[in-house]
Amino acid sequence: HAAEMERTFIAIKPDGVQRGLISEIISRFERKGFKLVAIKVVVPSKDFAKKHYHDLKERPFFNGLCDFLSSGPVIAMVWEGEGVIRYGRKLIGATDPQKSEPGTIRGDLAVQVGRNIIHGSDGPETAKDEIKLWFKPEELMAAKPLTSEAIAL
Ligand code: DGT
Ligand code: DGI
Repeated sequence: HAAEMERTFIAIKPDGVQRGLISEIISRFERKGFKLVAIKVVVPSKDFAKKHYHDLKERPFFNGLCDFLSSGPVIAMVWEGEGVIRYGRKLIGATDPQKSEPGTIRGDLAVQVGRNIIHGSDGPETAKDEIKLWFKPEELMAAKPLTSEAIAL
């Protein structure tokens, strides 16, 4: 197969970690059938947070948002699977938890837009950029499943 399997960047923000929602969130992606190919705990610096949110630098809440992301441990992850970028956003729900549907992560588990517990890349370009920003290539699990030859060894 020439086409690489789709990947997205997902992060559990400091509020999600602090509230003990790591396993709940991972579980939803896992049960859907997506595959975890990288995961680590990091406390991003403010400068790093600014890089992550560079698209929002003109917004009035940018500074507070970056302070918040760098305020504690973040669970940075890469998830893989067919349609994972788009469907990952669906699992997460609308940005503002007051508008997220019940059944979504934010709809079920959050109430404030500034404390919406999770981030997910919003498209193929941002997914590529965010994976590159947060992970070194060697931190990503091998892209290819085992071949039948490898299994037979
Ligand atoms: P989505 O669909 O989850 O990508 O979010 P959008 O596109 O509905 O949200 P957008 O692009 O209007 O706003 C970008 C982010 O900025 C969004 O997560 C909420 C936040 N935001 C927007 N306007 C304000 C504001 O006036 N105050 C604060 N604190 N945050 C805002
Ligand atoms: O991709 P999303 O996280 O769903 O949304 P986004 O990329 O448009 O915004 C990034 C983050 O910015 C979002 O998860 C929470 C924060 N944010 C967005 N809108 C507001 C906001 N924070 C506050 N305090 N107020 C907002 O209106």
